[in-house]
Amino acid sequence: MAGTITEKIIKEHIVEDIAAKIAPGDEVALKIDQTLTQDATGTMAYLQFEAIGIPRVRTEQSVSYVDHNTLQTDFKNPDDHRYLQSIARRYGLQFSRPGNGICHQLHLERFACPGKTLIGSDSHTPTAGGIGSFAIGAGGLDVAVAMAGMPYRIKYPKIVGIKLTGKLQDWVSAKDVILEVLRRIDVKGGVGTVLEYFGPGVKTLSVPERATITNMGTETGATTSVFPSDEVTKAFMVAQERGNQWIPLEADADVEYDELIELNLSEVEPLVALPHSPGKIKPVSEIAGLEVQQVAIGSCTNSSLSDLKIVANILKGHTIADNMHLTINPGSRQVVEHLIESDEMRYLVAAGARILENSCGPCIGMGGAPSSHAVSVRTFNRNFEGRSGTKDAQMYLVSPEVAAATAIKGVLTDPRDLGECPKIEMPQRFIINDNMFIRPLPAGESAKVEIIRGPNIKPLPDFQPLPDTLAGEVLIKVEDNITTDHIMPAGAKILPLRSNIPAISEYVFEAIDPEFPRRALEKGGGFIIGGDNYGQGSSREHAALAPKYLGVKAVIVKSFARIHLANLINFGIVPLTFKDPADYESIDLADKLEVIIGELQGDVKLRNRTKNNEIELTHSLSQLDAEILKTGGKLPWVKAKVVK
Ligand code: MIC
Ligand code: SF4
Repeated sequence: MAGTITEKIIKEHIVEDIAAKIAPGDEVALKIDQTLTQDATGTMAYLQFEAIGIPRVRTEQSVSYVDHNTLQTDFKNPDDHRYLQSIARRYGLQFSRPGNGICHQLHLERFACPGKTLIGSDSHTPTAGGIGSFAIGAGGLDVAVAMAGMPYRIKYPKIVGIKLTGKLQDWVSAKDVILEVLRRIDVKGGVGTVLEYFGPGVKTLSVPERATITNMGTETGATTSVFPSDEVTKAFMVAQERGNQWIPLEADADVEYDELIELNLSEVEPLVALPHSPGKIKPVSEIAGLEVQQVAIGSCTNSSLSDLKIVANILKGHTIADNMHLTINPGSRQVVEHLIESDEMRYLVAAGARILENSCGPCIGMGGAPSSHAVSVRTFNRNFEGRSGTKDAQMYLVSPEVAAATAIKGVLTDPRDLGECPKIEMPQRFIINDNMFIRPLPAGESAKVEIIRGPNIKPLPDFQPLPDTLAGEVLIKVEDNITTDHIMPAGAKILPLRSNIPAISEYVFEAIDPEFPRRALEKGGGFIIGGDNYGQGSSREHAALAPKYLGVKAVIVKSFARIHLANLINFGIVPLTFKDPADYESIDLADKLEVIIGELQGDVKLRNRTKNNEIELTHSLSQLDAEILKTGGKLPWVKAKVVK
């Protein structure tokens, strides 16, 4: 039978015996070849891996990156990095030292392979889909479990074929392609799907360009996005001295997709995502002239060598506008070494760019916050309110071309107004320097390594089995599209608390309702009520773990985002949805509720003691999910399995 790329990879990785036990049709368990973590989710993932009690990772390749928490304003972040390094030595992982680069850029350069499965404790793990890897973002605990050699379960996705024809025009780039996809399907149009690219336009895009597209496919809610592995992929891998890892991979010619999107690259124009959603898209030309105070270039979406080369050549010979702050975070040391070698780094510096670390930086509010009320134009993938570190800043997401043009002009600029587009030259061979990766130790030696734990690394909370009835008050009621940045904010102040759940839980819902943590603890826990697409955005499991610590028992919403839903299950918070979305209106803050979950088979009754009524709730939990929840979460469940 003809197959899509997704079908082919799933077929190769499906774990039959587990697949046979699960609810028919909707869930598959996949063997995971590779894992990645980053430092902000990694500490928790490895604490969990330690708790599972396996002596060494059981994957083909597991890499621990440090790229998020790189500002060192006190001991917390560097202590975490020491912990991660010792864990990597102890358990057989590759360790990427701070300063080496952004996890997704590095993984694409050095490790990702076509046809392999990868899960990463970061929602932009699908970046590796640009090379033909089946790469999925997950919570840290799911990554820990995969490192222990257990399969990863996904809902069998709907496969959306995106047929690319034509060729991008000058000044238009891969970022505009994914913004065009977002313009069409918005921030939840991809939920439950894999976005699979095909068609004659594919070969006109380089691997890093494809990776920009698959990276930001995350913002559609898709499980992942994937490109074929073709001659372009081969050339990229050969240039990275990994030609021996290349395999060809494409969908069969007569395959039928569940849905089809046709996209003519020749018709794409420079686009921008307006505040505060990556799905609020307009042509740049429509709002050009908007005064801009900051341009920030980088992030796992747009920090590759070709991205920064084009920026350098646009800035060459110019000085940024007087009102402008320009920051640049290159994606990796390989990118920087090339920019130095080609002299293009000089163009950036001479134009007035502030060259920051090879890290996430301003994308996650780790420095580089804009000034009050500023308009900040960024090549990043998320512009949620407050994410930059400045609550009243307005963030716009654009391509590197638009960003560079804007930095020069001081107002949002359609780069086509600059005249001729500079041509960039890519090297035939990349500079390979893996000296900031620390290789895994052989098993005999690694067993002796001592784990280094700083005082900010606190043990995991305890997880207890769930009772049949959950009772408590409504602790907060929120709207549609609540992001994990709302639930558990990031930024330079809060991120260093990622390995300290009691401390980080004081910031849950900080921007929406700073009283939430105190109220939740005082009331002995309770319920969260929300709208559609609750928990969109990151993979951070702290958005489930910290509410769990505060006593949240169930989250009742119109619909969930994929990774957050999995994280709630993993930490024993029951994710429920309204059977009739209109019932959302019938519940208010402080209502006293009783939710009879029983064994979580089928629908669930909610008694509202305050309003004296009853409504029906439902869920998408498999039998296994229900079992995990009733045990109190995935950690006690996995531990019990390992003991057996
Ligand atoms: C993000 O872009 O929001 C992050 C920070 O990379 C998160 C992970 C985290 O919160 O640590 C993500 O995308 O998963
Ligand atoms: Fe880092 Fe930003 Fe990418 Fe998240 S989206 S991994 S914070 S660069």
